[in-house]
Amino acid sequence: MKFSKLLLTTAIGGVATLGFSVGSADAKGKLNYYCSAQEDWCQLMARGFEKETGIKVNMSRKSSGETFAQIKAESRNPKGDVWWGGTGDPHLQAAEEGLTTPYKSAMRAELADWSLNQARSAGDKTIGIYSGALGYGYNENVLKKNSLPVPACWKDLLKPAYKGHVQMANPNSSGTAYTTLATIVQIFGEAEGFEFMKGLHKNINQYTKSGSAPIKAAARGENTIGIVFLHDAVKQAVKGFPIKSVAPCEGTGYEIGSMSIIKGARNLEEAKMFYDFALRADIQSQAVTVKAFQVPSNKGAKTSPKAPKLSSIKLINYDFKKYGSSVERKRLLKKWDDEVKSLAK
Ligand code: S7P
Repeated sequence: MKFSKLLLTTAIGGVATLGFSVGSADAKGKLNYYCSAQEDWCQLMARGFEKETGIKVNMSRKSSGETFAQIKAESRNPKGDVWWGGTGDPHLQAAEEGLTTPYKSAMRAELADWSLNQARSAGDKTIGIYSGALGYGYNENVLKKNSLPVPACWKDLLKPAYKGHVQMANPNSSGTAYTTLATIVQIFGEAEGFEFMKGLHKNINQYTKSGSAPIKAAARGENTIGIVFLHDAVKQAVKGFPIKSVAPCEGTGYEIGSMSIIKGARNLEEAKMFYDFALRADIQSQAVTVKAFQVPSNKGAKTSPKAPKLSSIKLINYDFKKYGSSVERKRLLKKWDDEVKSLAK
């Protein structure tokens, strides 16, 4: 079905959040949309799709790991139709566990290879929508006030001087934090990587639920260093907060933010329409209006000059197949719970 044919004249108001019903009678012309990017970008996508198609969007925003867990819990009675955004690893795990369904969009011709590789490795059950590098950001005023050195490497974060000054999310709920755990294991090897995570634990003031929360807290002056995607640190700097970004000297991992259609989606046609919509260059170009500085997957989409330049960052060859596999993600998360989270500080 062509998009233009689907333009309806209905004027739709705001975006409904949560608490939606999925009864068959009222499911027509609706989309149950699970979003794992930042709230403002999730809303922009939902509102844009509603405006263009007249289809009512019911949105639920949760972090990547939380959304994965929700889709799994609902798998016998799916409530969501499409899952947009969030790190690629849990999308790959969802594909492997049969929680999502294949779709080959006509928009694929316009996409970068890394986006299509993500699709190929999952039997077309997911696709890359953006990419971004991991790192950390710090509040330079808080750093100075506490007479702390400027960090440049992952290993710098283990210095006793930073005790109580570092924040990251919990990798069970957060895709950002799972990317951090998988990155550290890939850079240092598993044994040394877990020693690193234990050392880091001593300096952590809080494990948050959401991946971007640590840099938002730093922006407010309530935290010093936040381990986050660099684009999330840049967003706070562009908003005017005294946040500096660090691409760690040892190298760093990255994400392929992804999108998947949920298996058993009750609004499958609407989900496919949203999928095609989300891959368009004009739609991906709108990300900068909400200061989302990821690299878009559509080769024709615009990127901001403020976006972190992936070509100037030392990126590791992140093994998405391994770290997005069900066995490995479950194993690493359990090991982190057992050996790191449970440690006294
Ligand atoms: O939109 C910003 C962003 O960092 O959020 C996603 C993230 O996975 C959602 O937060 P969690 O870490 O809490 O899961 C990233 O995909 C995205 O780049």
